[in-house]
Amino acid sequence: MARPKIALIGAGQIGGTLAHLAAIKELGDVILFDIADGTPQGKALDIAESGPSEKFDAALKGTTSYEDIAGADVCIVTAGVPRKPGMSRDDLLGINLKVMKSVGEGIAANAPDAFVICITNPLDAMVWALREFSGLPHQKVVGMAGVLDSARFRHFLSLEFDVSMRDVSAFVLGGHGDTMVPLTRYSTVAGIPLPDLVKMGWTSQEKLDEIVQRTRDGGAEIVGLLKTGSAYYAPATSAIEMAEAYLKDQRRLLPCAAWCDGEFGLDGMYVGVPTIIGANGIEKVVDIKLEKDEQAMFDKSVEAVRGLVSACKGIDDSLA
Ligand code: A3D
Repeated sequence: MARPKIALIGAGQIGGTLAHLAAIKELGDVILFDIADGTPQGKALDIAESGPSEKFDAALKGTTSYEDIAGADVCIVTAGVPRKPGMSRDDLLGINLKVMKSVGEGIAANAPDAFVICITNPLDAMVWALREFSGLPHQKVVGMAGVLDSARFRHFLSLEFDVSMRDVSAFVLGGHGDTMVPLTRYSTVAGIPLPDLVKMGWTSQEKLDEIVQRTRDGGAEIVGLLKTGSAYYAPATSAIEMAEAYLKDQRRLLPCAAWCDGEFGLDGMYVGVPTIIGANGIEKVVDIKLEKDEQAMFDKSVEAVRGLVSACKGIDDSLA
């Protein structure tokens, strides 16, 4: 049986890391696509040359031609520009919207059956625009954000409790980053909810609030340190987790920016919600009942996403 084909649209920091991870994990053959001639070819060759040491069987090819992504099973989109210090994700909207148009058309023409994972920021609006431009089914186009936000939350919690990250699970909803909604009552250490751990004196509410805020600012913290771009190792790992869930029909329950039409009381929009990812893409959005304060945070997040989507419609008439 032929290996799955994984097309990476954008061969920058995240794209290169995705290619390396996909090869090491032998998820399939990798096509790295970028408009900057030389970059995808150079990265593909460099990663292929790590094969003998890593001992993976995966073919890698770099290209500037959309025809090379033909028949891809998975497309992961990072094309566009990242933030620099002082910029918000929303500052990227105008430039990355144009990029989503060309990428959406390229995927529609060459890989219409792919499961498409968008990473380009501002995430919730860009995944919506990418779906509109590509015309692919909603359950096959999804945004990566919640897996990363919850990984950051889990990392900080494991440091606070001094326990393995393996035993920490976190539940986040809403838009990416600043308006993320961490559901602490569903976040646990080995099944013990965080509010119970506060009651048990393992941590204080103030400390927990600080961790939530650090998670919300997680992207900015790294932008501030790197100064020349944004995070790429953990974002790539998060998207690979989603791609693997699809390719192996794992039916993982992961937080993703998914199309909600009825779920969470929404009438057709992309926002971060718990989803099941399997062979059909988004198999299910897991609609949970929110408490009053959680609903208020979620509503704020939804409003922020709606604002960005209407800004997209204002920029590109074909979206209105
Ligand atoms: P970077 O290293 O600049 O790579 C982007 C690549 O896209 C570059 O190689 C460009 O040449 C290429 N590119 C630009 N326009 C096009 C086009 N029209 N078609 C194909 N390729 C193009 O950035 P990066 O890899 O660090 O980040 C990529 C995106 O991911 C940015 O928008 C970031 O803001 C975003 N990001 C999202 C998250 C989330 O959690 C959602 C996290 C980190 C970064």
